[in-house]
Amino acid sequence: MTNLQEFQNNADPTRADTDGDGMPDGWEVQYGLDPASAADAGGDLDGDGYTNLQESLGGSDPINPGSVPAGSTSGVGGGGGGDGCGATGMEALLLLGLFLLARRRD
Ligand SMILES: [Ca+2]
Ligand SMILES: [Ca+2]
Ligand SMILES: [Ca+2]
Repeated sequence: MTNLQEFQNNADPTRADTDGDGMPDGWEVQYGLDPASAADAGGDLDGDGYTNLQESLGGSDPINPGSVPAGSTSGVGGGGGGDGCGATGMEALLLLGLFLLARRRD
């Protein structure tokens, strides 16, 4: 955002995160938050259970309950798929190992 926009939103143009709440000024303005107050970091605009700060850090949409932070395991939709595949792969390897051990004993 430009310095003029920063000024209009009561933000400090020399800092990317004026209130130091972890959410960038431009991001806060985009979603109607206050770039000059850290009090909104713990808020939950869309009521999906993730704070605005968590959504900012996770790259999700704080005003869309269907969009939750990347890597989260709960919530609607989300990035749990990759984790699930990893766990399934480990289980398959473990089962294969047990299977081979059992055969070796025969
Ligand atoms: Ca901020
Ligand atoms: Ca803020
Ligand atoms: Ca939220």
